[in-house]
Amino acid sequence: MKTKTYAGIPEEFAKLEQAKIVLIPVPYDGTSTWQKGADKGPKAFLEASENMELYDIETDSEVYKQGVYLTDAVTENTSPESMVEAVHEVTKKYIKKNKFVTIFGGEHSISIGTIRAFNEMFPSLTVLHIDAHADLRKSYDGSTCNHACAVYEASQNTNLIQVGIRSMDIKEKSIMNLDKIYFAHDMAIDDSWMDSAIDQMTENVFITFDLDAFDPSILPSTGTPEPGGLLWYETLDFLKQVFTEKNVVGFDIVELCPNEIDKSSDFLAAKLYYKMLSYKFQNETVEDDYDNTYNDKPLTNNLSKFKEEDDY
Ligand SMILES: [Mn+2]
Repeated sequence: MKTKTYAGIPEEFAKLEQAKIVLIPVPYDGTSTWQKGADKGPKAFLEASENMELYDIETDSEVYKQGVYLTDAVTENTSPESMVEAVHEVTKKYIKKNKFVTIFGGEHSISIGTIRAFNEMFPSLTVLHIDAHADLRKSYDGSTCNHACAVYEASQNTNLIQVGIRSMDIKEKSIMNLDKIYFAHDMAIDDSWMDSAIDQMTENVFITFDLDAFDPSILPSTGTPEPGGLLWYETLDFLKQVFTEKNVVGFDIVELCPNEIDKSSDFLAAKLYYKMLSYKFQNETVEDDYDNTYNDKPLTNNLSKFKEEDDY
């Protein structure tokens, strides 16, 4: 049973009615091919979030005061197809409630459902796909809902822009739009990719962020780490521009595969999520003038409070 709030925020900021933001955890790991463990991603992400300071220096804001509602986890896993349909349904349900909907995976196949929901709800959608892998296979291992197929559907019916790619199958070349793909080896030597990618975006942008886009030196805890990835500040620089110049309608973050020894990746994922929210809402004031000095969030490590019977 879920009893906690996102990042341990006070209940008054965690209620669905008032919250502008909805967070849907999807602890799914049904089709991954190498290291298993992305199903543990949401729990590790939420634990790390609880130990994070909630004032963002860069934007001078405390975005949690916009309200973050943490839903029950989507646990449907009888088949990849039924999982995708469940994610699609719940994502759409909260978009219809006029919330800023965010999803934390889970492996990348969950994004087939999230993208489908956003594409149905927002006209001329750009899908900004940040990933080490092209994920453009039409089907893999007998399913069109495999993690290797995460953005095939988006390549057919949205304005798909791919950033950070450095691993793919030769067959994916025939599906790929080379004008809208930013390969990591090019990005490493020329930073004009940021402006160029933003120029290609329509107004409405959904971001699907596979954490293996990051360099394994800063994010080792992912199923298929690939050398030569994005670093922290260039990623934030890019995201900040996207959030400033476009209408980001929602995002998902996937493929955190936590390990017991090193929690730094979990923490990076927690910070990335919070940064993205901070950029989204940086110009929105909090409606009630909540006392800024109030802070009952414990700053000590409270991981032990996370109960094993929780859904994540
Ligand atoms: Mn990937």
